[in-house]
Amino acid sequence: MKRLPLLLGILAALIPTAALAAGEITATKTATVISDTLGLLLVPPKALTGSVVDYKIVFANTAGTFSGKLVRNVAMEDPLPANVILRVADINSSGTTATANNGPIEFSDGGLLGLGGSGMTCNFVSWADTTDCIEFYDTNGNLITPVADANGYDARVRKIRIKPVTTFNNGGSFQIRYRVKIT
Ligand SMILES: [Ca+2]
Repeated sequence: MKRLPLLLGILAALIPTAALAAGEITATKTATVISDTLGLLLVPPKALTGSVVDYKIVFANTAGTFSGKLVRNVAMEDPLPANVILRVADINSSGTTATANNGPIEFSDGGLLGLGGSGMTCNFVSWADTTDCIEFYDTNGNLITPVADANGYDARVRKIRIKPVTTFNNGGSFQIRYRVKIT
């Protein structure tokens, strides 16, 4: 009989009855200046016009593991601030070299905020693909296919949306990272 509570917990997870409470899915965004146009060797880069900045957003599902709250088919939108433009080239995952065709958004699963993995994936197929995880929208909210300018940016992109698949583990987390330039 000692196993009964665990069995009940698993059943509850399979048959979700509870709604998510406010704040159970959290998003925490941070910005890191990668470089500026001053290029001073001994001074950390500043957020100036022309500076390159990485945004990182950690998404966490803080609902309890046995809460019975099934979170799936989520979509997250992030409007870009007016004074930044999105880098629409493969983002480098190693810090030095871009990984071919990994897309402009790095997806890292789990190990964040002391939480486990989300159990989800977020793949990038191509800039024009409409079935993959990443979507780009212009100022009118229209879905667009980004086209890189000479420096690898597209000022038309004003919002990104990601659609990781499929079930967001309770107690799990993931992070996305993408690069912008201040205009
Ligand atoms: Ca897409």
